Amino acid sequence: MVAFTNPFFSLFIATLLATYVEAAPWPVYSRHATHRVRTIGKRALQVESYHPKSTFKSFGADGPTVSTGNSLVGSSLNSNAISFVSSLGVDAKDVTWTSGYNAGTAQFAYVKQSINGIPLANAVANVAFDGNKVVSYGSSFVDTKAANIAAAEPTVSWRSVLPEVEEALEGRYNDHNATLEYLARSDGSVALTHVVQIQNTTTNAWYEAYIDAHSGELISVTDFVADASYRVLPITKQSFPAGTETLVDPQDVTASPEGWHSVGRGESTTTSGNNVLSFKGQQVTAQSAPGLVFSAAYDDTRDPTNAVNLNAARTNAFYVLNVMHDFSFRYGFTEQAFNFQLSNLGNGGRANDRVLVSVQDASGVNNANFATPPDGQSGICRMFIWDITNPNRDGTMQNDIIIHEMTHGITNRLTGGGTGRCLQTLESGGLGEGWGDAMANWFHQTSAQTRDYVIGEYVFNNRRGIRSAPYSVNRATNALSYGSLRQLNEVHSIGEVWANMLHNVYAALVDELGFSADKLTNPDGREGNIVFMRLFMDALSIQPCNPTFVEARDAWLTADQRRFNGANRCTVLRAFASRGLGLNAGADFRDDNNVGNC
Ligand SMILES: *[C@@H]1O[C@H](CO)[C@@H](O)[C@H](O)[C@H]1NC(C)=O
Ligand SMILES: *[C@@H]1O[C@H](CO)[C@@H](O)[C@H](O)[C@H]1NC(C)=O
Ligand SMILES: [Ca+2]
Ligand SMILES: [Zn+2]
Repeated sequence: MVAFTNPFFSLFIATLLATYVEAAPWPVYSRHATHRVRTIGKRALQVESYHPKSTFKSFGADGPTVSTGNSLVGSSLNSNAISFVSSLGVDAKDVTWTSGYNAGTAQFAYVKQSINGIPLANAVANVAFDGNKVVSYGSSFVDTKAANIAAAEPTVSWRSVLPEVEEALEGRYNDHNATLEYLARSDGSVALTHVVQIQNTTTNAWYEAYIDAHSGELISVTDFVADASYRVLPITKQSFPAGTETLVDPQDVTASPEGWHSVGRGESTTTSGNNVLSFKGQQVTAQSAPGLVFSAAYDDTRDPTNAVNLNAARTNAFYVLNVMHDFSFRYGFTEQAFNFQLSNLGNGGRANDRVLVSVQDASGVNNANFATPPDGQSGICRMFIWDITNPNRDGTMQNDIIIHEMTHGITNRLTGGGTGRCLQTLESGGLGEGWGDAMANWFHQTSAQTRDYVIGEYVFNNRRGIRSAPYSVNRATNALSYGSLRQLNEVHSIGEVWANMLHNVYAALVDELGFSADKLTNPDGREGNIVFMRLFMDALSIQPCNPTFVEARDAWLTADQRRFNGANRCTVLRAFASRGLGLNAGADFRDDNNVGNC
């Protein structure tokens, strides 16, 4: 066994073992980190599961070191992890290897606690190493010295109680081998359990049942299926006629580690969460069934204000803005980069500024808007009803409009450091409108074949949408260029020029580098649509306050230099120059096609 030099030894011995005996009364939220009550099946059986409180510690450069001086390779990861964990005060014979792997210079090890060789299902630890240094560890190990531990020999077989368990969980045993494991309970005892998988292939339910091996009772479950579901217009679809779908667990836990429904120390069961509050008047939409099921089905043959439609609209706004939060987080719009969150989960930046989206807002029709105050104050998105058709249509069921609005929040926060003061000139305000359309365009391109793009077609009930021409690489379809700015003096019109330039940049990058369908979650992909969004987002933080078109273009080139070592400079520059924003374009707004040495 190796030893660890460990300057903080006495500090973390105290945090390794959870103190798990509950005292009462605790506030309700004190159970969020350790308990979960699930409502199972049509009969709404309630099962509470318990997970000992976990501790997590990260070390800086002077963290514990493997004192042999050897770096950790291959099978020694196993023994090093076990000896590190046992150095925290657990007997090494009570630590059992689970799994581990190497990733570059990092090694990740996962172990579990055991009692006389029988593993404890809910007492686990993980250790991350870098070379011979411990980077961090997490642990839910429990102190079993004083615990009431069940006898190690089962007195009830799981086969004898399986019919009752199957009936209780409304499913069937799936023939996966049962295991015998201990389970730490919240009263401080340790139960001996048979762990048996129960599945229902009709409802897609899939549980591990923990059956007490002495009483035969079902005492806990693992739910393999996460269950939030939203009937919405998927963000890659433009508007309601493309069809709503039920999406299960669309949240991206990298960007939203506590999911979409965490509020302070609690969990909501409504369209209120850490990133977004979606409401009309004072009202949110509540889950339509337990387990975060939001199933209202929009019907556009009825008025938007119909109760079901309103619930569907609030759900869609909640969903779209959360996806916008999650995807933009991956591309750099994080807590420290002034994003919108109720809690920043300890990641810096100012909090208490989740996006408030007012659906069917009464203050207007045939439009939408987004107010972006400084970091630390909520952004407010107002979505209106459109009264061009009968029945009216709801802007919230037109994803390109919501995306456009949320992009105002992203661009106003990333430009100029979160002040909300840096897209205020006519020209930069025009860029702001252009980014909104270009962002929606990016979401709705679904293949390597870049299509012309029209925004607002459904609510405006017009195939040409709400802008003067489709965005296109074809000059006959859209002739806007930098020189057009001489004739334009309104932000949306100016925005069309910029959005059309970005459409051309996008098409050039996708033609050259291809298209990735993983664009929302894989910002490190090398395909053209991902590279485009990297440059889009990076440039926002680089550009000056109240940028001009020329400065915004330069920020794209700088972003490319920084992230891709200039690999896309000529592709990007040629696309801008094809619409008059060449290297010699200046404040006189004359088209220039100069591309230097490209
Ligand atoms: C699956 O669940 C449905 C709905 O609760 C129930 O009707 C059906 O009997 C279950 N199937 C099994 C195999 O238990
Ligand atoms: C399941 O248990 C049987 C009998 O003990 C054993 O032969 C088989 O290898 C086990 N299967 C798996 C996948 O562990
Ligand atoms: Ca913030
Ligand atoms: Zn706008």
